[in-house]
Amino acid sequence: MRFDVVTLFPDMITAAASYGVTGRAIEREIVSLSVWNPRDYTHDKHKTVDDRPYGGGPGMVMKYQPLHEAVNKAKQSGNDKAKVVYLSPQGIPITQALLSDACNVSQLILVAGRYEGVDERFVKKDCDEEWSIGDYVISGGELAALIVIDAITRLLPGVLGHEESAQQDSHMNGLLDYPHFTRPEQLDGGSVPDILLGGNHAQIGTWRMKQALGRTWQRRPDLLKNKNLSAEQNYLLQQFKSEVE
Ligand code: 9D3
Repeated sequence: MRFDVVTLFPDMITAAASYGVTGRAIEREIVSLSVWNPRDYTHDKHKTVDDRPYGGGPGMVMKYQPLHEAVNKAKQSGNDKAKVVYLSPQGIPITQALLSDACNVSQLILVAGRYEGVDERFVKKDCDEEWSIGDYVISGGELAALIVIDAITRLLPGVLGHEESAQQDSHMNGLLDYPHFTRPEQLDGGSVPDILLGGNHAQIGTWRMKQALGRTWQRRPDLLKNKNLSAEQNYLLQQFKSEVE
């Protein structure tokens, strides 16, 4: 899969993506990452990428032409099946399901805005979709593009090891994770639950399922609404509830 990011801060993208899972996927050529700076596609001597908003008001707006040419260069560098996504607070909120779907695209061109945003004609004419990372304000689209690249890369075949891949489609999917512990056994912050020290893997599995259900119920009840729990899961959750009350 190929990622192209249109951004005024290309180093932000290449630097962050060079670490960890994404860095390894790039090294191993499971994904490729290219960056395109709209400033390189200006034609005036001041390399102007922004201008004042029609109608007045605060802030600046990214001009159409440099964005248009940068996206076209990104398109020319791939096949002709690119999907162009503009990252903005007005976009549809990304979910794991939306990102799973995006795995099947051979080239994803992500456009990161700065200032108040981009000329709306660029969104309408040059972009296929508009995505948001959630209901909070960040300063530009770069961190959003990095989140999308990271989340999609993890889903591609061969990127994660066997252990991590198995965890990804575990039976606890759609629930929050259970609590984790490692050495030492005793800390000022408390001790490790006895069940985890006993080595009975059936009991450990049941305990973890109960914790995952309980925490999801406490912290993210919205996630349980869209989930069909098994008879055993319902029993474990009732048990959890009776123990907190
Ligand atoms: C304070 C400026 N806001 C006026 C109401 C508008 C605004 C413009 C540009 C708010 C944020 C941004 C920059 N944000 C992004 O580029 C962005 C973003 C976000 O802020 N939240 C959630 N997802 C995304 S994706 C890109």
